[in-house]
Parts: sequence; structure tokens; C-alpha cells
Amino acid sequence: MELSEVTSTYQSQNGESVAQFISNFENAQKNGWIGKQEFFDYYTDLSMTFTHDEQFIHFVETTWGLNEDEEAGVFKEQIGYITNALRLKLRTMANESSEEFVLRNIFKDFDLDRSGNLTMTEFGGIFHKLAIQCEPKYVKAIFRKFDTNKNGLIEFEEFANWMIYDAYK
Ligand SMILES: [Ca+2]
Ligand SMILES: [Ca+2]
Repeated sequence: MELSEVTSTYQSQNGESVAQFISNFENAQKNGWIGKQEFFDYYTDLSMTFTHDEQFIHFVETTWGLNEDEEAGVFKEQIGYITNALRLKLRTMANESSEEFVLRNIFKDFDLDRSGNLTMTEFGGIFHKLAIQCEPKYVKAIFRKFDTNKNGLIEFEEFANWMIYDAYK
């Protein structure tokens, strides 16, 4: 499959392109169904054409409406591990305090443009600043966990709730 084909499928999300997309499975049995093996073969090949994991994950998700990786077990375990590490470091920064002004100061540190919310880029900066190794696909997944109202930004309330209450979700 050419990258240009991938890109056009990626950009258009109507039913026709999905049909087109399904017909692109090289080993598809043309019976209208995609077997598990076909799915995996296809994505193993396809993942080679993306230079960033994040791009690839986004592509798989937008195409299939998935919220989680096919390797859900490993993925979830990693997310849990990184989330706990993140929380521990942030709790240390806050001196274990749950006072709003303390949490607000921490939040402001990461809100580089002072917009009152964190973009994906600003959120990614937290991991960098706290020296937590984290691949972009995990940053993205954790971002989504934080963003409980699903507006694509992390507001202070979402951040604070997670710091105080939702640590082990
Ligand atoms: Ca911001
Ligand atoms: Ca939000």
C-alpha cells in the first residue's frame, strides 16, 4: 500500500473510503469480513510506513473508532505504570499537599502560554520536565484519561481531580 493511499484514507472518514480501505487488505478473502490474521498482517506492514507511533495510533483509532490498542493488555499496563510514576512525581512537587493553590501553581508551571488549560504539547512537556520516559502514544493515551470532558484540553479541574481523587483509575 502506498503512503499516499494511506493518507487519503486517513483524511476522509466516510463510508466509501472505509470500503475502499477494506478492499486494500492484501490478503483479504474478499468475503466482506476481515479476519484477525488479516488485520494483524495489515497493520504490521502498515506500521512500518509511519515514522511516529502517535501518527500510527491516531490512524488506527480514526479508522476503526478504537480507543485502545489491539495489544490492550500491554498497553494498559504501561499506561498504569507511567500514570503512577507521573502522579508520584507530581505529589512530591506538591509536597503531598492537596491545597488548591499548590496544585494551581504546579498547573501554571506547565501551562506555558497561560491559557488556563493544557494542550497535548504542554502536557507532553510535563513528562519531559519530570524526566519520565514516555512514548508519544502513551502521552496521548494518558492525556485522554485526564481530559474527562473530552474537549481536547486539560483544564485545571481535570488535573486537580486526578491528582486528588482519580489516581488509580
Ligand atoms: Ca496552555
Ligand atoms: Ca478537558
